[in-house]
Amino acid sequence: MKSLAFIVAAFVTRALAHGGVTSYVVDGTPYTGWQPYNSPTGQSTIERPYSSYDPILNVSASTFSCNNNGASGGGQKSATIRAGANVTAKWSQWTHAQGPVMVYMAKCPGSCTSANSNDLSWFKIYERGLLSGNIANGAWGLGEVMKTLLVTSTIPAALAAGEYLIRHELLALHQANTPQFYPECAQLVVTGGGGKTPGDQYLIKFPGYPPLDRQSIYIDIYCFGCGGIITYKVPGPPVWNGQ
Ligand SMILES: *[C@@H]1O[C@H](CO)[C@@H](O)[C@H](O)[C@H]1NC(C)=O
Ligand SMILES: *[C@@H]1O[C@H](CO)[C@@H](O)[C@H](O)[C@H]1NC(C)=O
Ligand SMILES: [Cu+2]
Repeated sequence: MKSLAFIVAAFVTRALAHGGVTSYVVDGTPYTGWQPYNSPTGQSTIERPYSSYDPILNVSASTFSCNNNGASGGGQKSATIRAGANVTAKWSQWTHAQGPVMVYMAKCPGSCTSANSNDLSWFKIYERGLLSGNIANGAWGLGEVMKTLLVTSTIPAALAAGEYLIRHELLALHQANTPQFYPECAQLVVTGGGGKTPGDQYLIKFPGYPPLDRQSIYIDIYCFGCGGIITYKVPGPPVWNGQ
């Protein structure tokens, strides 16, 4: 009896920490997302399945792109959205205030349901890094997520129509030199649009970030003198705004 209570308590504690996207609003329409603590059986959502609210700790792991395990689900769906419209991701919980928020998209060669997220080229459509103050005590994008549990980004109006993955990444920096990545992906079918695709300078492969981004990822935001650092480069390529 005692051991069962312990197991239940341990499970609840794990679910209480960290966080994950569990629903979306796509161009005004609400969509249920994946629920990692419910049985996978019968779940049919626009979100790619993932196993827990725990972070991905290895930037080189195959789970870095779309979480664990990042493959499409048996009941995988996609949401249709006009280019130029908004996607809001909703977290059921979020517990860290330090670090950047990033939203990426990647074009699938055909149907996203058969696409491997590690084969795609990703471009960034949104980022919120250090918003004010210094890296130790300032306001970060993650602080906004802690307050609102929402991130709203706009599908670039110029983007070519087609099937895309959208990937929300929270990068938590509260633990010195031990970045925690929280990526979740969903499937979109973009309609309309301006027929454009981002150039090579906007594209990145996952897993991994380029070597130049190491100093934005392996960082001790509480270091001696960090109170004087008021700039932070969000990892990854610049945001593509359709130009
Ligand atoms: C991170 O993942 C890569 C790729 O799977 C693997 O080679 C490496 O050993 C992992 N590192 C750690 C610390 O687990
Ligand atoms: C999309 O979101 C932005 C930022 O929240 C907002 O300013 C804009 O009005 C929204 N657009 C639509 C079409 O809802
Ligand atoms: Cu956490």
